[in-house]
Amino acid sequence: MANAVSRGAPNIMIAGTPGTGKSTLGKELCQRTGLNYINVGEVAQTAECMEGYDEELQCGILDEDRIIDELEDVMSQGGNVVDYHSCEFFPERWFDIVFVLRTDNGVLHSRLTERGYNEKKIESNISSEIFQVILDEAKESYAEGIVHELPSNTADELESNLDQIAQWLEDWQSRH
Ligand code: DAT
Repeated sequence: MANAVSRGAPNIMIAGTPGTGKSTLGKELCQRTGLNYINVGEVAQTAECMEGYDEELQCGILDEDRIIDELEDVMSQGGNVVDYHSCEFFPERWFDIVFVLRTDNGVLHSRLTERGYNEKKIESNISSEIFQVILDEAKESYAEGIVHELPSNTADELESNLDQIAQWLEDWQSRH
């Protein structure tokens, strides 16, 4: 089974409450580094890895076993940036580093309103962010030192996050 030692490039997880900026960061990171961007929600739609629809939250329910099977080959090759709100159900061996984006309530509220989410969905996501659900799940699921929190409120923070991850990537490449 491939692991961090045998992969030619690392796999990076970008998690966070919807609206925290995962796809903005993930796509730009891939543009700059040549890594492969994987939006798990989009893959799940096209590969039919959904197992229903949550009417209350108005979002699809992911079939976790199927999406893992779907992504296994590409993940074992390395060099991927994976964008999904949660990450606790992915195999721990897939990731060399996990970033969890964090956004202040007011900023997140505006972004989700702009996205057209209903009030219930906005409230659910804001409270998830307040209780740092995704961060705690990530910390419980991955080795200490692998999980890093990144602020994601402003354009400056986006730039700084991109620089930080690019630097980590360079260090990883020089070590392997
Ligand atoms: P996600 O993929 O986590 O749902 P997104 O990348 O679609 O989030 O971003 C949601 C919105 O916020 C989008 O309009 C872009 C904006 N945004 C993302 N990161 C930002 C940042 N660091 N500073 C300012 N705006 C940001």
